[in-house]
Amino acid sequence: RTLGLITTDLALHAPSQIASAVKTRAGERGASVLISMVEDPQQCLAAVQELLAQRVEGLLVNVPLEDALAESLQAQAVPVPVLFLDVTPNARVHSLVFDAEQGANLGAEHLLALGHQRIALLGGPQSSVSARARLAGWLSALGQAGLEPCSVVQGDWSAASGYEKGHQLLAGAILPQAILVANDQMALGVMRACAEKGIAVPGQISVVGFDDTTDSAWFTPPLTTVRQAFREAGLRSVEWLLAQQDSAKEAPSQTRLPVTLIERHSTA
Ligand code: IPT
Repeated sequence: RTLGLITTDLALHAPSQIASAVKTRAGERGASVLISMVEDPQQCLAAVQELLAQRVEGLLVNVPLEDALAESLQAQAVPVPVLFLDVTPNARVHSLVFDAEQGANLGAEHLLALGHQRIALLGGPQSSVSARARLAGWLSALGQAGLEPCSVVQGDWSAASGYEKGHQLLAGAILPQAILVANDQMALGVMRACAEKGIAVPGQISVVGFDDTTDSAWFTPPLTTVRQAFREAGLRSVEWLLAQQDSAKEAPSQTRLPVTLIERHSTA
């Protein structure tokens, strides 16, 4: 059997780990996976057509998609089942997504419990539904504690953007006590900026990431982060696709995967 995976940039750590998990699980189940990488969500429609022409029997879509675009892709693929990995809970499609709100809460509450109040936010690209959900989650968690972030900036998920935005956050007269970062790669860049300025992490600034991609335990210092279990997500999405027969006729099946806080040494 052949499955298709439409994915965002595989040079990013999280999508590449998801693709790896999908490939591995499919291999164990005797299925092959054709991968199509898109640079822009608008290219998804062409990718669906291309994979359908190659007779895939199920499609996974790991591209941040607005509800309407996801719904129209699902309609295009009928009768082939499609499972979306980066959509909002409002999209009327089959989805398996990590709980962004829970993740944002875990990070914010961890910093609040450590006594930090001057907290800066480094969000992901606001074109991404998950980046928006994480930012909204942080703002609401801080709001519930009666706090506002001391600054809010936005990167593009890359370590380079984390480095650049990190320097921006460290340029003011008063340093933040902590920074919530929307992914581990940007947190890596932030910690590099801190090191360049001689600012101790976690002594002077605590840093929390998001993803727990496999290298994050080897950062300096090892990163405290919100773990999204990518291997598990890959496994479950392959199993779901292989189990589908008439999913096009069924109501959308929506699974929200819980996330966990991994406390390492970038927070104190
Ligand atoms: C999300 C990652 O958290 C982020 O680091 C970035 O790689 C992004 O993907 C790329 O789209 S994980 C996604 C399943 C919400």
